Amino acid sequence: MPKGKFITLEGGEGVGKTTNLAFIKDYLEQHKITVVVTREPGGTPLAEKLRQLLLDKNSEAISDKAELLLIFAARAQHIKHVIEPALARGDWVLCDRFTDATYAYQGGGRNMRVSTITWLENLVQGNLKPDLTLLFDAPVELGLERARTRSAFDRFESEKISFFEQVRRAYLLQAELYPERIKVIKANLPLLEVQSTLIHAIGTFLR
Ligand code: T5A
Repeated sequence: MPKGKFITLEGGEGVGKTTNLAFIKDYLEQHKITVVVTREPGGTPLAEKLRQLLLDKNSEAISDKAELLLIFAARAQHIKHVIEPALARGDWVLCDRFTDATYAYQGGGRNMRVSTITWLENLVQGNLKPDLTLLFDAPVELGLERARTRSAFDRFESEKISFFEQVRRAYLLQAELYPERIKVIKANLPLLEVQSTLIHAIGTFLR
């Protein structure tokens, strides 16, 4: 049985997941918790290679099925070599994106069947699910604008606005389906306000 806790950060492009990851890590460490910070796709050498393939704008056209399978292949490595060992040690895992992103991007964005994603989720994860998910939500255009100022667009970020609207809707649907686990954080506010909401959500979880 895992002894640590598994927290995931989710949301569309540029909503502030990476920015707030360090903030949450510091907050947990102040509470004497050992934190492993990681991300998806990625987190192990092989999974990081798969991430490069997935994000590369200049790769051959990747079919929707190949994309879905690459994401779950990376996840299988990540779970086996990073997430499960950390949780077994009693560390907490803070992960930038996980399977809710697959429901949002491949399910919502690419229209892949939810039942297919669920089948792969069960195969790859067994009983492993996040204990807490912080879903950063902001209007699509605002997130893309923020992402644009940070770096050049990758293969996903180069999609049409309608794709990201579908992603956002699918994320919010996940939050409706799992209100106990998924806490929606309004991410269109100034950073300090976002962080005070985060402290409230994590403080409640800690208690
Ligand atoms: N993917 C992933 C799938 O399709 N399926 C899956 O199952 C998984 C796991 C990964 C891509 O892979 C896809 C989805 C993704 O497209 P990624 O790098 O993890 O890519 O995700 P991105 O969303 O591209 O990451 P970003 O770095 O763009 O977004 P973040 O992390 O949400 O945003 P962040 O923190 O870098 O902030 C962006 C900018 O905004 C500023 C920051 O300073 C930064 O400059 N900012 C704010 N400015 C004002 N006010 C605030 N409150 C701000 N918060 C942040």
